[in-house]
Amino acid sequence: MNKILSLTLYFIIIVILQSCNNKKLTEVVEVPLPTAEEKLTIGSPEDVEAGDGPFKLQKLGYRYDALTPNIDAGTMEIHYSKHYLTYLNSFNKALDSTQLSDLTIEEILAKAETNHMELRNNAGGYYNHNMYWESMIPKGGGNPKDTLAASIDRDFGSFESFKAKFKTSANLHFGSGWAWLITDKTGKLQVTTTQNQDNPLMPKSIIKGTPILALDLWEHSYYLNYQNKRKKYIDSFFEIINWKKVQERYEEVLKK
Ligand code: MN3
Repeated sequence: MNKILSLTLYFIIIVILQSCNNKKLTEVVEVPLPTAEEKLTIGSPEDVEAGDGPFKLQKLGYRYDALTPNIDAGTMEIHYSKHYLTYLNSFNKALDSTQLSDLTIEEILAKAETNHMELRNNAGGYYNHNMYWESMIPKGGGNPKDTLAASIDRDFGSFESFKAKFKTSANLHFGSGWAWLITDKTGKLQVTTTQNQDNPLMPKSIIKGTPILALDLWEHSYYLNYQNKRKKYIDSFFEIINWKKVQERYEEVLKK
């Protein structure tokens, strides 16, 4: 009889323990889901830190959400704090095995040969993104002014035809790469695109010249917001172009 009693007690204890356990499990599952506000929490570009090396992180100059709705905050955060940071750190690392550390980024790009792809891709990734961040500004867009406006009219016929040419060129570009407005060696403005992280400063570029406006055509620069609609992203870019900065770059090129 005692044996039956202890067995019964044993089962009762097991059942109580089990039910406590179930309750605990239930409680874990019932933790409230994060609110929409919590889900949208994004970091600050000021918190991004690069590793040691001769080339430094370029400040973004605006918050990750500053270009919405044209470019969403999530895309900007991943692009700047992950993709760009990786290009910069890998570029500095790739420089270790070269004698190029004392050169400017433009001088390094002019020497970027296809036999050192790690250096070429990451030096390009660093330079191209630096120009891309500065090619955009909150409440940008509109029309270029002064000498740049006059030269666009001279070389493309009008701002509208330049815009159409740049958009067509970007839309026709197959796969990852960049769309550019450049000044060629005769001083003429031209539109071109490059593959991967190449740019028009590199030897063997189809159209060589000094870039003054850069548009990233890699999927990571638009896919979260636009998915496969790259054309919409390209159209939208024209609403946030920092023409003042492009004009400054153009004037720098004219001085040379
Ligand atoms: Mn990119």
